[in-house]
Amino acid sequence: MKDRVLITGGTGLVGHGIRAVSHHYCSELDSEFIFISSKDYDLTSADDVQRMFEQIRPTKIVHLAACVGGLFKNMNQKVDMLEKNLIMNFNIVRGAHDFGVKRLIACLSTCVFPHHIPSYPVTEEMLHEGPPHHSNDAYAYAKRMLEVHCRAYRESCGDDFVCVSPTNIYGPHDNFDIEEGHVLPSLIHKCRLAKLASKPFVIRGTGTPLRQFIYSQDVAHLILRLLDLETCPPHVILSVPESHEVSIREAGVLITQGMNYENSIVLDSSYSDGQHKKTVSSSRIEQLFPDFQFTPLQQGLRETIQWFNDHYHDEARIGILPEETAENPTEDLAAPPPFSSSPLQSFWNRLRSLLAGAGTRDVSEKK
Ligand code: GFB
Repeated sequence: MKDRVLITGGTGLVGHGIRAVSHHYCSELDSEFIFISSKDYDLTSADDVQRMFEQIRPTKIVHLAACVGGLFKNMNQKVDMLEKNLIMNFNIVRGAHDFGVKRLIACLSTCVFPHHIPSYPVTEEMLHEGPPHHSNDAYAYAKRMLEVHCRAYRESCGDDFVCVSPTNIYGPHDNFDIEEGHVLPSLIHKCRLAKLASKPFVIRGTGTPLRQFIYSQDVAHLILRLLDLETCPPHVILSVPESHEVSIREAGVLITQGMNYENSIVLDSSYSDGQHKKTVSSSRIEQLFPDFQFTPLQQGLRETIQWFNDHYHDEARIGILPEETAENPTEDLAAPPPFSSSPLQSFWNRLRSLLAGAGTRDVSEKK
């Protein structure tokens, strides 16, 4: 029988990633994919979720829907981060059991792991070995309960409910809201606005925190491969190797190159850095799929910036912009020169990153 794979959060970052790559898996998985969003069903409503299961009768679920956001949204909207995620996750896991779903893949995040750990890298086993970073503790505890709920059904009822924990995901169709977005989409948006206004490009914080960034389509491929495995491990971190870790400032410089922005980069350390380091191990996912090639950050950023510039005035989620920065639709950015590996281009990039270092000013005044 053909599998009916329900993707919750089907219009989000990873949801669109799965749309973009699922054609590679349809025949292999002998599946049809059903993408739903909050416009179709309100997952915080038990009645809506009951109706969804009755109407769709999924055999497998990839549960991506969540109340998510970057550091500053996590710090400022803790009640929503906790309550909305707890309720949505409860309804989905309970429904998946009641309707006999064969496999549920539930999405956590690497920010749910303990803040203080004996030694890096963080591994799947460390999930409950200490409190998460305070900046996103509400979101983290809600996601930890999702792992506990899936494990409870696995151990008590034999349900094949498993979890994945991606690192910081980025890509087309992300939330580019300057206040609520994650760091890469927020900085891509701010760099575009800084370029158009010929203003400095402001990176919040000290620029020194370290992150492992994974491309949304890579996450999509890995999730669909896990969906197809005979036996899927109960919890898998989805991450690029530790060696791909970069600082926020280095990521900012890559964005200026992708946006062909040549003005100065400014660090505003009056803003929080959040968690300085949350380096995770990619060994489990690499053991499962040793042939998997992760998309290099420079290439993923290039494709994301191209998509953002192409869709700024239509599909892109850009949030509410302060009046003075709002763009008029006619204005557009000249296409950035390609990331050529010509010696001249890389010399120019190297020179610019050195200059960027030199031009970094801390305009701090503690907030
Ligand atoms: O992606 P992000 O918002 O969240 O990255 P986390 C935050 C880091 O980027 C901090 C710096 O060190 C910020 O100081 N940063 C610099 C910026 N400029 C900006 C900016 O304009 N916007 C933002 N957002 N950051 C999240 C968790 O933690 O990780 C989420 O809060 C989720 O729940 C996500 O788990 C994967 O990486 O700190």
